[in-house]
Amino acid sequence: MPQATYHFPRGFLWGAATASHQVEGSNTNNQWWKWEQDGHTNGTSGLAADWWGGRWREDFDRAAEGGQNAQRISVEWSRIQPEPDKWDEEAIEKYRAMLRGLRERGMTAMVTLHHFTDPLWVTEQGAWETEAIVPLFKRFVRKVVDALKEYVNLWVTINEPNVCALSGYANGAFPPGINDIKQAVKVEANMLRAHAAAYRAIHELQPEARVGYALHYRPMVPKLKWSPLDRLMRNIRYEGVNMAFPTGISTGIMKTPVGNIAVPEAKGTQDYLGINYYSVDTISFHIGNQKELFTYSGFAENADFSDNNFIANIPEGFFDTIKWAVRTYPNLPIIVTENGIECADDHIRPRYIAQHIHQMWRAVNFNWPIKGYFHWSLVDNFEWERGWTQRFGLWGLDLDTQKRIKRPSVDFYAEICKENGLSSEMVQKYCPEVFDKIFPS
Ligand code: IFM
Repeated sequence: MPQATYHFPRGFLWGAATASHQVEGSNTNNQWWKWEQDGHTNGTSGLAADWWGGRWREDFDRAAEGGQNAQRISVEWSRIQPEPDKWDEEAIEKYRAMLRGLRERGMTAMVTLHHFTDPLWVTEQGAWETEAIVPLFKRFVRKVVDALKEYVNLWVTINEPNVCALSGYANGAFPPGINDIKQAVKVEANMLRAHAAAYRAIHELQPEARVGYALHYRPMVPKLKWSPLDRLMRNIRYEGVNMAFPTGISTGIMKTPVGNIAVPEAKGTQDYLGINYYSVDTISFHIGNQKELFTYSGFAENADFSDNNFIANIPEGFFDTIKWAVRTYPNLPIIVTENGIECADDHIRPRYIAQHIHQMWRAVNFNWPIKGYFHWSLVDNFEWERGWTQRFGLWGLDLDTQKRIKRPSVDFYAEICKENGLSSEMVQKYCPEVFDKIFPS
């Protein structure tokens, strides 16, 4: 049996990712809380993992003991600016304490400034539907960066602007639950404008900062490769889901299947590309799905599925994603800002982790500039419209007691972080079923 270790470059960031609303609990002043109370989600966020109550300390301890040298968190706009002309200095101080906590534990902080949630007052003003959001977001960003820059120089302006805009305004799963693709595109254009403004504001305040955004990138294949219709649907959906921000940042013109929008100020506004990769979609034509331009997204039959069939384990798609990123932005650093799978009993997570890290290692061996990997997620968290039905944590969470449940993946990921690599012994120990795929004889 082959024995080897696939090592990563020195200084590689190994972390986990979280977002404020998904772990803090009691975020009562944003549009998601209201959406939950109005019955649109599978359960409510409630106390979540109670980070606002102080349990971030124990989770950061776990992360540090697990060998992580980095952690991605987000800050909650509705806490920091609860009203248009009110800043909550206590909330800011809590985030400073969290970031100090990361530093004390030897972890590099990556901070996201917008991860799906808006303060209610922002929602009342139309949120991302008009360009009025740009100065509002910029003001918030300036306040946060000024207050936190002592501890952070790795910033994510906006998490998954494509998911946020399309889920809120095309398929309607996120608030405000609208089905209008043209409006979704306008919202995404305003996100791009706000990203560009934030990029410049951060650099004004902190010239050495590294600023990017996190793109949820979905590789796609036509269901029937020989079918011109499925191929067309694949191309339409691929462009609609993946390409708005990348084209906007490359050229200053955001390209979408329903028209192009000029955002010249966005050109070149990224110091790295943040990639969130989960799976590969199989696309076909669906006459009933007008709201998604008659496309239908499923998965390959007989795939290796997560608990709720929400994710198919397709590690080659991760390599293809990184390759796409390198081809699109040669020499731009890449950070994997999210990658993970929902699985309560951890039967699939170890092999998902092993196979994805193996693909990332293949990419690193082409000297592609991949600088870090953040697993989604450190601890079970509130999964938006899907609530608590999906468990993405390395650590499980018992919602009734707030007890953390140690899954086998905790030790596996810890060994990877500590070794700065993936060894044959680890794969043999945690997921022998994929040994031959990762270490062929
Ligand atoms: O939980 C989400 C996260 O908020 C954004 N990216 C995908 C994750 C898993 O669904």
